[in-house]
Amino acid sequence: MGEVLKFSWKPAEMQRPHDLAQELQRYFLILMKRLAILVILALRLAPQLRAQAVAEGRVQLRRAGVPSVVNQRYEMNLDASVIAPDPPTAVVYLEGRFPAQASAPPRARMAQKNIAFETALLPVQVGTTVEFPNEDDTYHNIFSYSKPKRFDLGRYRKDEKPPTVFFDKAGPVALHCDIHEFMQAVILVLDTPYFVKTDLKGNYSLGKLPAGHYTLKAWVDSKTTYSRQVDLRPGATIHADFP
Ligand SMILES: [Cu+2]
Repeated sequence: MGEVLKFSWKPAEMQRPHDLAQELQRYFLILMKRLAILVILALRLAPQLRAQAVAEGRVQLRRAGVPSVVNQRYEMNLDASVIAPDPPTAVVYLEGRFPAQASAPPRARMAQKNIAFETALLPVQVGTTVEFPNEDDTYHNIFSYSKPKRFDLGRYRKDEKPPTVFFDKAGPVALHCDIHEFMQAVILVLDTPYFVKTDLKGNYSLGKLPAGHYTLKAWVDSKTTYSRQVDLRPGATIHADFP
């Protein structure tokens, strides 16, 4: 037995240095390939990671209780009334020339639940499709007379496929319900992919911004938009309050 083993092992041992060298060479090549892929990925990601800046601060909100969107309802001259979210919140957004995006903005939704819109203010980018699901057991009839989009969704039930509206023009769109007069909301259509809604105190943090010189704006209502120039440095956070 021992003899046989000895006999069979000997050539293998002699072969080993050669195999090992080949094996090492193979591993080295695989390692180099992986390293090259990592370097390429890192180089591709680096400008994006480096370029991201953050803007944060506080927006002075509209005082609660000031007549807003609901008063627009039966007025003939729509420009005379103010479109404002209730409760007051604002939207901060970055304005400038940005490279065209490869894909359409994601769908958004404005549901009706407990005889109210699910949010008082919904910011969306131009080119966004918004769904209006009815999650109540009663009917609603959502409509808007606002310039950027006029529509009337009619009545539909909870179990029906919700109608959608495509928002292709920038501006505030006041939403009303023909059945429940107190229901109101605003869809703010913006010509930028960079926007964020403030909290109820006016605080905001807008991240993933491109580096460069831009205009940072804060929309409070249809007659109040604050604006300031900002210099966004790669990886830096700026503090900007409005006004
Ligand atoms: Cu309603």
